[in-house]
Order: sequence, then structure tokens, then C-alpha cells
Amino acid sequence: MAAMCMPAPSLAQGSAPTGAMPHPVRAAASTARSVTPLSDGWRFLFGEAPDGVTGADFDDREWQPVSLPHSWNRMGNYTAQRAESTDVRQGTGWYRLRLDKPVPAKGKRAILQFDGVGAIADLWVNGQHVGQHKGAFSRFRFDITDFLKPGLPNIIVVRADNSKPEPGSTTEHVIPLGGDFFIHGGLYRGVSLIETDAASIDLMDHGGPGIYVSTPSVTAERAEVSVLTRLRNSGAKPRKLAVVAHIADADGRTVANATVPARQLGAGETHELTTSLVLTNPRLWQGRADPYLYSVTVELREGARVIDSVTEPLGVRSFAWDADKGFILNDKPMRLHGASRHQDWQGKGWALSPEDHATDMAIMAEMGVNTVRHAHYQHAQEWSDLADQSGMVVKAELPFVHQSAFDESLPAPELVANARAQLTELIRQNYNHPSIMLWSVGNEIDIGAAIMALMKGGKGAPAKSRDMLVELNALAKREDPSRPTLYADCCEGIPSPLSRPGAQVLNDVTDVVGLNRYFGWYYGQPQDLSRALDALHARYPGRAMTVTEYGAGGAFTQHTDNPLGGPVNANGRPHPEEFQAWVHEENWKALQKAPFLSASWIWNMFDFASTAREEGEAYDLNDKGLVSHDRKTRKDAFYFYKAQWSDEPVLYLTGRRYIDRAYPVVDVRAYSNAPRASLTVNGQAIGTVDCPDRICVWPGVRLRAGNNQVAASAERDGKVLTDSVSWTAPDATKGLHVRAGHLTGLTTSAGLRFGSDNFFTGGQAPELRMAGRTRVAPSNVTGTGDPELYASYRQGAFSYDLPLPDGRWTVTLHMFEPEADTAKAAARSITVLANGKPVLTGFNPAKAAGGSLKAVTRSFDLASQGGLKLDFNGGDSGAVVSAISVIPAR
Ligand code: GCB
Repeated sequence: MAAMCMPAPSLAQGSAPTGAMPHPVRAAASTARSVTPLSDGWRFLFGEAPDGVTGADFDDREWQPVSLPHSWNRMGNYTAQRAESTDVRQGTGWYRLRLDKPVPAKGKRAILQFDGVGAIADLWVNGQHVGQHKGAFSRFRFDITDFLKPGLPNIIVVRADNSKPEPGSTTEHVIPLGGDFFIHGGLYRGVSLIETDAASIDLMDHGGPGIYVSTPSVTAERAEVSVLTRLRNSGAKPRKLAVVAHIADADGRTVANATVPARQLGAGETHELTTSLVLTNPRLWQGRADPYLYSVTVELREGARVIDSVTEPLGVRSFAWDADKGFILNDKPMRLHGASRHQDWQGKGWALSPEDHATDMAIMAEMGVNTVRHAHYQHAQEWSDLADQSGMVVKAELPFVHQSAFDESLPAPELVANARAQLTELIRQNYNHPSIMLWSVGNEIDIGAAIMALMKGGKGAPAKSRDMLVELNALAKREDPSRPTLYADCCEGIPSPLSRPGAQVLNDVTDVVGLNRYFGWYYGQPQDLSRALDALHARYPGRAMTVTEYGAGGAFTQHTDNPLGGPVNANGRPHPEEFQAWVHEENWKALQKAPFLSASWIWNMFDFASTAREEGEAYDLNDKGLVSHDRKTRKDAFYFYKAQWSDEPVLYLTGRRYIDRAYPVVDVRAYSNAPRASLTVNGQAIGTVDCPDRICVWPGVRLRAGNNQVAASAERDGKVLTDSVSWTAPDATKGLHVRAGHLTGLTTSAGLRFGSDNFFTGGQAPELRMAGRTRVAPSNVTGTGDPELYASYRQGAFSYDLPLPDGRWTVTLHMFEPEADTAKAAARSITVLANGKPVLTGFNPAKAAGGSLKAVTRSFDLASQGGLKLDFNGGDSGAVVSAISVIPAR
């Protein structure tokens, strides 16, 4: 650390002999600190403060008994509407605890540690206000020694406040002011009581551990380890203290140590000192290949007694984020590929157990990620410990998201101060995690203002948060010069009004450029991503580049037969699972074409709670996760990446949740890291195909009416892999029904089941008409009992190749005129050929139906042989069809 907020060191530097030696802790008697988790016995009430609530005599027996971790919020479910279990209350929650532990002995201190409280915490002990902390994600501590009384019990009262940030609210100046996630209220990470000697390794250093370990130089032969220790003497007497630092290997053997001889630490003083140690032939922290961890222990000694000690992890590694070569770990290039993680779980909110964290890490490791983005805030210490132990490279993040003010004004000084405080906490508390290799200081700042400005006809985001970001960036670099900074940008160069000239651009502020890019979802085509990356790489030479977000919504209850069949409603429905997988397949291909890229992070590993969303088939959830909010369902896209990244053999048939199929002919697909795979349907061999890009496709596989067993097999590294699914198919001899221009199917009032758009080439599927924020509107088309069937259409010059058995069929085309303009409507002239022969010529839907937006059908009988091909043409205005229905001719 370069600049310190503490007085200059008054203790001398230590020197470090190396080699295995006895553990120094064993040599000395220890009266080191004790840590008692305060998990049980809390009483909870949500709402306004009852009279006398903070007082020791207040009667809380009627309150709800709770254990920590605890949050009153719960949300997100897959029922497409608010569930009874949902709780999105924002406001104040009160917690009371009787502390029956005696106050510490004379000369000792009692410190309460909170691991995370959403979002503002106030603490009272025995009726006296001790202090306040603002920020929902960082650890904080209060020294409560002087508030305790000798008689029992001592009463602890905490108010947690997650009021909605808005002008005049308590959270008005607490970041984040906005964001696509919900700030859960409560003591959601746990509380503990720490008792220490009055002279200790500093516990009051922005929630940090008090020792800060860095590796200024690392080679295979030698690593320099620097340990900064902060000391505090809260007592009334000066103390004569020595510091011993040692490094232990993973088996607990001491491999280096250093002693700083005893010096005086005056009453009420804080000091800091740096100890240097050397490791010869260190075993390096090598990411997932070998996440080897040493530990560093610093002991504070008074004479022969150890009066305090702190142990922190040490991963010996060097890293660089290079503009052209990408990310480099221990002098070797390593392409980082991973996902963001939000911390909420269905049914638990943010109140997670250590097992929940372990489950999340195991799921990410199973998919084969080697990097994790902590979206969009400081994550729990146990999570970051898991990242260290699993070898993940982590981008840690300040929750400065989306908004710097509620209007066009500059960020308020109080907000800047809060962001600075949260950034200092983030860095000090997480400094020792070897997994963390980037500090992210902002995400899409003022995108909200940009959208507002556009809605008001303005140009883009006003350039108003640059100074704040510059200041935060400088602070991060002062706190930790060893790690680069990053800002995640939403907009520069995207095909959207958000990137209009005049919009705020912040990509030149931090060391590393982070790009949140949603090609194929919010805009453009997924494959356009590579061109966009090339352009920005050229615009920012010398700056390492990462894709901090990409992705698509995926409802595992919605399915499509063809992801090209129609547009999605990005902020609403539909979001078929197969469409999400397709966006990922294409985005991943595009990302691989950018050799300069250091890292990419999928948005998001898990579906996450956001009251701003009703998506796919979900309520209060952003469904871009590859795994469901309850962690029970791994979506198709999960296995796409597992096949790309995991060393485990993978063979996975996609579309397995699309059981009740709309069509009797299916393009069967599998993700596999085997070179080729074979397929059988109902025991009959279909064929063996190669799996380029780890995708195996068997086109046009015919299913029988009713149940089908579809089984794939492959071989990798001498291991036989199998996977199978059960699908139900309709009877091919009864015909088929295609809903044109739509990603999902529909059953009409007459009970005819139309599948999603399929079997087409050419044409376009126009954007769906939207009512309000989220839903596809019923069509405005009249003259039909099924207006939804006319809410989408295919337009232009296009063909349908319908895989019908040979026979005679009645084909019905559902059409309408979408143009309200009468001249344009009159100009339309549609021709349809069936197997090369005209069945409709010069057809004008408006004329036939008596106006625009009126349903019209045309039917004809014909014979199919080797399928049925329909060619649609409509000159300059194009042909239009909403649905095609084929039934056996009478
Ligand atoms: C973003 C934001 C993230 C959102 C995501 C989305 O760019 O950074 O917070 O959740 O897009 O899903 O739209």
C-alpha cells in the first residue's frame, strides 16, 4: 500500500530468515483474541420504532425470534406472478439481543463485528447509541467496551434500514442508488463478538483484518512477501510490543518468519509497520490448476506472551492485464472465461449459509469457469475464501451502479464520501484474497439518466459523474497499487440511441476497460460482438479489454423450435431457453475471435431477484442466469459452457425440458466435448455426426406419434458417455401448424396447436407489439377469434419447407395487412408457390379482408411428395403470413 491514513511507522522493519522452522505460536503462551458468533437469541420486528425500543427495559417478548443470518426480504419465483412468500418491504427492521456474556476483564476490549447489514445499521448498547454504518455489503465493527455494564444482561439493539433510495430518504446518499437488483434488509451475514487485549492488531481499520499481505516480486525461485501490520493501543497505558510474522505452508509448517523487536506503543496510539519475508522456490497459486495457499500469521507479543494474532491467506502469484496479450498469470497467458454471481437465493434472499456459498462455487466450478465477477458489490468473506481455494480469478466490485444522482445534478458530496468509504472498506477487507485481481469502481454510471434524457428527446447521459469516477479510481490505486481498476461500460459504440454523440463516455478512466455488451439480446446480432470489440480495442490502445457482461434471458419453462423464428421481448416475455443458448453459442464464437481480450463474464450465473423484472415465466426475477434461482435447474446454456470449458467429459442433449413437442420432426442437438456423437431414436440408429465447436446436430429427425426415447452416445478419452431424453410428438399424418414470426407456440380457440416459427428460410419477423412494459399485446387484428395468432408474422421473400409425409393436404394461410397506410396496403401483392406451382397470385390482404389489420385466410388442397415447399413473394412490400396450418385433405 502506498499512501496510508495512519501516522508514519514507529516500529522498525523486520528481516526474514527462511526455511522450515518450528511454528512460533507454539513457543509462546497465548491470550489472543476470542471470537464468539452471536447467531441465536435475536428478536425481530419490522416497522416503525415502538416507544423505548432501544432501551434496556423494553419488552420484546412478542417479537419474532430469529437466528442469523436473517433478512426479511424474499422474492423471485417461477409462477409469473407475485407469490405469497414474497416480501419486498423496504424500511426499518429492529433486532434485539440479550447478551448474557460477562463484560471482558479489565484491560480487555469488546468489539461487535457485523459481516453485512442491509443497508444502514444503527447500534445501541444498553440504550446508548454507539454508531451508524452506511453500506449494505461491507463488514464493520464497533468497540462497545465503554457501553457495557458489569451486571448482566447487556442489551444490543440494531436497526437495519433498507429504505428505497430516493430524494429525502435515509439511503439518499448511500450507494447504490439504483441497479437491477434488490437491496435486502437485515443482519443477513452474521454478527460476532470479539474480545481482545486493549493493545491489538487493529480491528478498527475500516473493517479490515489489520494485516495486509502483498507479494512485490514473484518468480519461480523466489517470492518477496510484504506484510503491513496496523496496531492499536486502546488502553490507558503504553505497552512494549514485538511483532512476529510467519508464513506457513498448506500443511502448517512454518517456511519463513520475521520478528520486529519490541518497541513502545503509547496509550491511544495506532501504528503501522511493514515486515518483509522471502520464500525460496515458492509453490505458486496457479488458478484452478493449483490454487496453492500459504498462510501468514502475525502475532503481537508482550514479553513471552502472544496477546493477539491474525492469520490470513497468501497465494503467491504474479499477474498482468495486457492490452494485446490478454491476462497473464505467473508469466503465462491465460484466457479468463467465467460468469458474474449475484448473491441471492430463492427462499433465502441474501441470508445464506456457508453451504449455500459452497453450492454456488461448486456449480460454477462444474461449468468450468476460471473467473468470477462479484456482481455488483462486495461478496461475503466465506465466498471469497472459496474463490481463493478454488483458484478463481476474481473481479471485486464497488456497488456504484447505474446512478450518481436522482436527477441531472452532480453527485452529492455526501454520496461521494459514502462511495469513498465503501471503496476503502472493499479494498482493506479483501486485500489478502489472492483470487482478487481487479477492483471495479463503477458499473454503467448514469445509464438511468441516459435513458431519461433520451425519453425527453435529449442526446444521452449528461457527462456528470466523470469527476466522481476519477476520484474513486485514484483512491483505489492509492489503497492498492498492486491491482488494476476497471469500469464497466454499457454503451460506447453499440447500435442503440444510448450511444449517441454527446453521451457520457468513461472508458478512459480506469486501467482496464469493461464492456457490458448484449448483442443478440438488447440490440444487434450476437455475432456482431466481435466487430464491436475490434473497434473499441483500436480506440483504446494500451488498455486491457474485458467483456464484463453478455447474455440473454432464459426461461426453462418456455421453448422454441427455432431461435431465429422471432424477436424476444428482452425486458419481458418470451425468453425461450433455446434462444438463450443460441445467443451464448454465437456470442462465445465472437468472443473467441478477439485474441486481445483478457476476460469475459457471462451475465449471470444464477437467476437473481429484481423487482424491476417480470421475465420469461418468472416474477421479480432477471432470468439471464444459466442456473435457476433455487439452484435446481441447469439450463441448456450451462451445458454449452461446460462442454467448452470443463475437463470433465460432457454429453448433453439440449431441449430436454421441451418434452411435449409441437412438431414430429426435430433438429436434435447435443453439447459435447467428444469429437463425435451417435444418436438413436426409439432404439433405431439415426447416425453419427461430428461435433464442431462442441455442438452436435442431427437435422430433421423424425419422431413417432406419442412417446419417443432419444439417446445419444459418444466416447472421450476412452470413456463412453450417454445421455437420453423422452419427448412426446404429434402424429405426422395429421399435418402441422406453424405460428410465423414467433418464438413460442400457441393453441387456438379451436384447439389447434401451432408450434413456434420453424422450417423457414428468409424473411424477417418484425418486433412484437408490446402493451406496457412486459407483455406481448393481443394483436390488434380483428375478424378472428384468435387475435394472438396474428400478433406476429413473417414478412419479405421467404420459403417454408414443411416436412410432411407424402399425401394430400389442405393448407391454410393466415394473413393480414400490417400497414395502416392505405397506399402502402394497396401496393401489396403476394404470390405463393407450392412445390413450384402458383397457389396464390397477386393477393392483396387488405383488399380481401376489407382493410388493414383484418384477418384473412386462404386455403388450398395439394399433394406433397418429399415434403412441401411454399415460396412467398410480395415484390417491394414483401409477402406477409401469420400462420400456416396443414391438415389432411378430405
Ligand atoms: C446490465 C447491468 C446489470 C443488469 C443487466 C441486465 O448491463 O449491469 O446490472 O442486470 O444489464 O440484465 O440487463
